[in-house]
Amino acid sequence: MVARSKTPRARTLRPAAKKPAAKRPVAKRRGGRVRVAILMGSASDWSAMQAAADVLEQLGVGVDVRVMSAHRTPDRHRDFVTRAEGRGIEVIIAGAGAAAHLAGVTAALTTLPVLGVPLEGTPLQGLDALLSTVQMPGGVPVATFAIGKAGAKNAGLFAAAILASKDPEVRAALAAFRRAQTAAVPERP
Ligand code: RP5
Repeated sequence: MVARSKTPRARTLRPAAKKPAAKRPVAKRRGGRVRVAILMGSASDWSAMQAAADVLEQLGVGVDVRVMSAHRTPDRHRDFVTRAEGRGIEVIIAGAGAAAHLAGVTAALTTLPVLGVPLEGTPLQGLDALLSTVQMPGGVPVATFAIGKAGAKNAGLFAAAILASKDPEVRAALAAFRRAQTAAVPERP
């Protein structure tokens, strides 16, 4: 049993905190070595980005979840990203809304695979973030996913697929996830 906080933070496995359940909900979580970083431009992005963390934890992949913005906290962002590979991070997921440059700037600072998740929440409902994330000029790639929660979930699954190419345990977890997903689809409504 590990603690799950409402606000994003470094989510490594740690003992459950002794705080009232209402303030710090506790959930069962599987998690392994931290191999994926999940970045978001604002704590307000967490409601969507949590889907990436949840699916990776379900697959037994440890995640480090951070709030950092390429424009509001540029030093925090640069420090984290430039040290990520040395800390054992293998994939970075970056979610942001509006003029979403977090994924692109992240990709500029590392050669790790960067998976971008455009987020809604502006009058343009994520279309702004989608175009900002997907339209990277040639040379610095960002793999871009769907807007919002579905994109965050798929970015988590895709990160696992990247790890699975060299890790039989993650490969097996991913295959089991797909089997369970298929089995959950009813033949009739
Ligand atoms: C982006 O601006 C963030 O990723 C967020 O989606 C959006 C709005 O941020 P807040 O004003 O809610 O902090 O940088």
